[in-house]
Amino acid sequence: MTQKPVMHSAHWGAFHVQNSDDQLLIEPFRGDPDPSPLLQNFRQALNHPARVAQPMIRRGWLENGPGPDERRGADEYVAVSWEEASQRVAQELQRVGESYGPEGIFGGSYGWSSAGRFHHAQSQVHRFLNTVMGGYVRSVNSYSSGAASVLLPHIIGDMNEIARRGVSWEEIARHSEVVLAFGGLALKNSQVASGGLSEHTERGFIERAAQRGTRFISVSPLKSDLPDEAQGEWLALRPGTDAAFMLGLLAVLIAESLTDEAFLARYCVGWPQMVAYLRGEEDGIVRDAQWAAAICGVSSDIISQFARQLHGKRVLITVAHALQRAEHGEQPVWLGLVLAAALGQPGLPGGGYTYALGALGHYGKHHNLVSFPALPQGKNGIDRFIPVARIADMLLHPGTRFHYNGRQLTYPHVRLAYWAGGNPFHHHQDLARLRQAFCQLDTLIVHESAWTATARHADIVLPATMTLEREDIGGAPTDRHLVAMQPVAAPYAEARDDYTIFRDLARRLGRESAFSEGRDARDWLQHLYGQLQEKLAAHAIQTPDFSQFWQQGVLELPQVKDGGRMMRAFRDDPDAAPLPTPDGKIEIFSAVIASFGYHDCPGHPVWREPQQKPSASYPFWLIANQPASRLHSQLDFGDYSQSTKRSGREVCTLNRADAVAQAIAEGDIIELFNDRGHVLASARLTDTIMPGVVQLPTGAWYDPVDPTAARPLCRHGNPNVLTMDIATSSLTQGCSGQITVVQVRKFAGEITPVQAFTPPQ
Ligand SMILES: Nc1nc2c(c(=O)[nH]1)N[C@H]1C(S)=C(S)[C@@H](COP(=O)(O)OP(=O)(O)OC[C@H]3O[C@@H](n4cnc5c(=O)[nH]c(N)nc54)[C@H](O)[C@@H]3O)O[C@H]1N2
Ligand SMILES: Nc1nc2c(c(=O)[nH]1)N[C@H]1C(S)=C(S)[C@@H](COP(=O)(O)OP(=O)(O)OC[C@H]3O[C@@H](n4cnc5c(=O)[nH]c(N)nc54)[C@H](O)[C@@H]3O)O[C@H]1N2
Ligand SMILES: [Mo]
Repeated sequence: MTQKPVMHSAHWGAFHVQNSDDQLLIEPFRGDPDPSPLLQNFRQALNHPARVAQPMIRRGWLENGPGPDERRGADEYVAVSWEEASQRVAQELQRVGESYGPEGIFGGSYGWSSAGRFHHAQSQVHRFLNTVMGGYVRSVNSYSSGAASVLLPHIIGDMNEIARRGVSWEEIARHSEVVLAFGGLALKNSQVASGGLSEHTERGFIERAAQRGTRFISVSPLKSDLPDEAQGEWLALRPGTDAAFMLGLLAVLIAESLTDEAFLARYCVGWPQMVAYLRGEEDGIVRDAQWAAAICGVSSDIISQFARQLHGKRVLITVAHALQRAEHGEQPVWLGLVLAAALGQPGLPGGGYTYALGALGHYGKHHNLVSFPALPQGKNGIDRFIPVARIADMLLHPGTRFHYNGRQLTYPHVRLAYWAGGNPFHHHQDLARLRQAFCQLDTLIVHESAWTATARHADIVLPATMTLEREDIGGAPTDRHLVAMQPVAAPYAEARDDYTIFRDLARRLGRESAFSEGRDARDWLQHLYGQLQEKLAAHAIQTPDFSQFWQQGVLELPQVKDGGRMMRAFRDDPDAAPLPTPDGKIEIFSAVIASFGYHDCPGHPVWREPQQKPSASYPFWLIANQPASRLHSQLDFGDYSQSTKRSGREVCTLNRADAVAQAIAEGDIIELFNDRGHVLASARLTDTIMPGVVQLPTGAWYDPVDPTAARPLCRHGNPNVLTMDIATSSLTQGCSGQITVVQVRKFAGEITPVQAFTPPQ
């Protein structure tokens, strides 16, 4: 059966989609100059065998009831009716609610879910738990920017202001002379933005800037982090040592009197403390180019030349999310700002500091005049939270105290976790430890459209529709197109929308109207759209009514050009437009952070040795970065993601010389391992990765040969088996999953086929 094409949207682009004999024909949105190949991951997704077809309950939970259970991840599942599943979920929520209150329920439910703003699963869980259960233990910050989002407000301002409005791509193309990108500007990353991205413009802007003469420099272990269009330069540092490199650059600028002392005096606090630290006045260690060279593996001559070349130029410095997703990840984020300040650049067009440019398609873009209203979340009756990446610590050590941003908090004793729209066995580190943590729960409930490893650890799995099976509205604050997302197929098997599932549970728990306000999904879309119309009407902007919007498929929204606004105003007059920091200035020294007394994040930026560094047993750095062929673990079974694998296994990139020394050839199945586990992957040899570094992207579905093993072997290639579950610092407690250390060898054991996409028994 063939139907006519409809409009839809994903985090990686808007598109026209047509269902033709259960294969989807996908055409990118006509206004997109550089569409993402990720769109093709949808092609055969609807009826993929990995879909969850009906409600399922884990046998051990069904037979023994709720309680800690070591079988999670290795148990069988029993198919049940919706009636039975909903009844049991409602009963269990009631039991936990009555015995422990909202403190017994973890509803953080971290994850990206899909682009539609109403059916956004995480918002649905939060609204449900607030309006029906009185609240839940929540999580704060993100895996993306756990360290930066807590640090930046202390030293310059809100992260979104610095990342999304720090600079615009237009400004770069027009004004920047040097773009110094720590962690690069990989187009694989900017093809994605939460809520949708109808126009991929980064490639074009980079090309324009390069043609005008902008010098792009990528500091990264991987050459591929800078697109060819940039015609740029590649400087490879040892992973995790950027802070030392930046300190070395500062030392050279000071030694050669190349710093902008007038800027530092007028716009910053704490420069003298920074200078004292570099000179070793605190501890006798002089931090100069030689000192830095020994740590980051780049010669002191190169460091000196590099610093000199930055002087007197319109320089933009950006630090990728990746650098702060590591032990002491705060330091390169802070030092990037200090470097821009020492060069006197903040507030100049196309110059200064911006955070994470290119890491997402939101950054460097213009903003819509008004944003699309979010689904109201209701009120959480309790105020208990964890920094998001401390989930395993919380479950393994309830009642333990921990530090966070100047506070001492205690891990609550959670009994039930409710997850929809996220995949912790994708996003969290040290998966064997995460399994242990989930084994402590009484009950884990998961809504999923596919049998991810998280679903396979759940006690109750409820089949959720995919975005393509329902109506929604897609929109992001930086995307001028609001998309009427039209369904292209009926729900798969017994799958239901998250909203429908929650509404039924709310009814069983006697709180239906509090949750639904009497609206069905279409009513909510009209309601939210109506609120957008009101916001626009306040600016005297007329909009088509809902049915017309729905028919036309796309609504173009007015935008404002606000890139760089905060720093420009500050530079013009720091007294009239102070920064939102305690001193109203750039804080090179933060008295507030110093007052917390954290050794792992003191009052000014420092170099601190990480716990993880190459050793005789584990001589290689592993970069576990974002995948080019999918968003995280989403649609890993999709056509495009699969086309980048070899025999269904993820590909690991090694330096050619390292591979030869380890007797590894192109295409060999290799084993990466450390104290936490083993991972198989297909070897790809290249000269565009620095020696001593191997790279395996995230997102291959976890496929342990023995899920209960203390050091599991994942035969598919999920690097989070290997990463360490350790916080960035006491200040921020962020995720540090980007890098770890491993040994690599040709795999000598029995190679069994990948089972990740075969549903459990
Ligand atoms: N080692 C290492 N680990 C990392 C990172 C790293 O760089 N290195 N990066 C981290 C970062 S930045 C992030 S943001 C996280 C991402 O981690 P996640 O956001 O958890 O990853 P996703 O794969 O996007 O998970 C979304 C899940 O939601 C499901 N889903 C989609 N739509 C719906 C829906 O409508 N309803 C329901 N119920 N489910 C739905 C999808 O099937 C998928 O399983 O990973 C982090 N983990
Ligand atoms: N295709 C695709 N795009 C995505 C995503 C995805 O899953 N797929 N996820 C999105 C999300 S949620 C986020 S938060 C962003 C994340 O944005 P990032 O975290 O910035 O993305 P990564 O690709 O993990 O890292 C960028 C590069 O940093 C380099 N790098 C790693 N460690 C170091 C280091 O110590 N020093 C230096 N100098 N460089 C280092 C790596 O070579 C890596 O390729 O990406 C977004 N974009
Ligand atoms: Mo992220």
